Amino acid sequence: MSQPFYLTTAISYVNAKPHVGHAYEFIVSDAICRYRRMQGRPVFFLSGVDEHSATVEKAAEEAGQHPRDYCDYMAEVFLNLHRLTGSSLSDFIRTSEPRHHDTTKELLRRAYAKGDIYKGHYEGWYCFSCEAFYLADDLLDGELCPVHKKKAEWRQEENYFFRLSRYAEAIKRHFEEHPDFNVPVMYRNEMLALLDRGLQDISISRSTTRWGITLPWDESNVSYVWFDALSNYLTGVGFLKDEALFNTYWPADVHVIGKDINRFHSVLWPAMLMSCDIALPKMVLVHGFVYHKGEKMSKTIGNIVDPVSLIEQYGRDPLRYFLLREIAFGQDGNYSEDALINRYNADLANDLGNLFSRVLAMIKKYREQRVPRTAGIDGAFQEVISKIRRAYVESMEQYAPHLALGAVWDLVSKANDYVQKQEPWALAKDPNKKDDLDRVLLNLAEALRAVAVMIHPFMPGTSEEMLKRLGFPLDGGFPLLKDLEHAGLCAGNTIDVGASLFPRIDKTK
Ligand code: ME8
Repeated sequence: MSQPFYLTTAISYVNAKPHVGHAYEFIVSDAICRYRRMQGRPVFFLSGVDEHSATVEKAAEEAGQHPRDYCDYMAEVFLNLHRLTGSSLSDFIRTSEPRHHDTTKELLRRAYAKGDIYKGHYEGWYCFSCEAFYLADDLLDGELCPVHKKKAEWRQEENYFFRLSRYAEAIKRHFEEHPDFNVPVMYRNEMLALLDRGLQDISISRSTTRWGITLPWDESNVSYVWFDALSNYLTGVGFLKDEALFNTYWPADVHVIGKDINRFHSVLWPAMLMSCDIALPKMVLVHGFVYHKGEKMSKTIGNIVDPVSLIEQYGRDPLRYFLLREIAFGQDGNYSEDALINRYNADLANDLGNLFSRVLAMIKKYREQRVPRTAGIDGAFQEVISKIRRAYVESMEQYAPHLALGAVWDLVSKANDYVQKQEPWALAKDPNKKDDLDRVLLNLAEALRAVAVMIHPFMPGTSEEMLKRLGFPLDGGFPLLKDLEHAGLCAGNTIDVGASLFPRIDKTK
């Protein structure tokens, strides 16, 4: 059997509605999972919500609701965004679920038994929005949090601590022995620098709130966010509950996260797992931030981009395409409506949409809607398709979806050139060129099949529609990459021209 693949997203805080950054993380993660399914691998794709934070408690209070009711509502809001963005989720976890309480308590119990949790007193700079302490060195001038640029507060606490400091050397060794543990490399380097400075123990409980998971040995304290959040990745694949599922998918292949929470995933999480004698995940894959016209999105500026309205206006696949193509994975990127419309019109409506309509219209007009099967394949053009497929696979293996899409659009543009050069309309006029026309049309149909399969991770709906019109109904399943190794599968298929895939957007309206 093919090797199982397990990918997680960060679990979202439910203290505010999702923004386009959340949508980006869901979409990138879904694209990777779909690609793995196209390789024939069994995939488990987990996402969920992080409900026990102090910010969530505050948001519930502001909404005049009990945290549970507030979270019920917000969990649905996030799940709905997954539906709208097209996430092919295997499960959606809420940290308030009993199955997750059991995981967190078990981890706390194990770490406590190891002597890695102790009661202590702590003072330090604390950012309320990060729910984390910072060293004075990490703060920006004026004691500002480096992420939120808000003033950090000096806090004193009496609660339980996790001996993170004990694991600094072991984690460093793990980084050295596993160069792919934390990628891209710039984020890995940040973590190595942090490890070099040494680690401080961290507070893992609160006595000031009741909204959370109580410590097994001291009911007056509840577990503090990161301990109970990170452990969701275990709960999601049946930790303590379903041994077969757990053994199939753990350790996770990839944790997809944004750059602001790398240290929790690449430093704290491995330490927790080491303390609990659980295998470490294989990779923490870090993406950059999506900005709005170069600015960080924030409630105060009022520039938060709502992904739901973008999908309603421009459609799911165009938004997926835009984010995956526009943002070089790992780097920060920008959203603007103008850039989205430009990409839509140029890449989707013009390059891909026109090619598809044109080729299908010619097959309809010249060959009674059937892809010719007689004249054989054009070796040189097939080699172009194979070469692009290899570049695509290489980019996807390196988690560079923007480059994979670049490769596919290279094929789209080569196919457009091929139409111009071969002039099928001229061949159609000459009865002696019947075989040539057959060959050209078959080749173009094959190029479109390759494009349709390769865009599946990025634009699943468009991929399915294109394949259906080319005579390969998927019926909700996944296309397989290995089918691209066989040339000529389109031959003899009845095609369906259908409506334009991407009607042009008129910017003036
Ligand atoms: O951090 N662009 O939740 P969260 C791209 N609950 N990604 C962004 C972003 C932006 N502008 N803003 C945030 C949490 N993200 C914790 C995670 S995991 C055990 C606990 C990313 O709702 C962010 O980096 O604040 C994170 O990966 C995800 O969105 C959820 O952020």
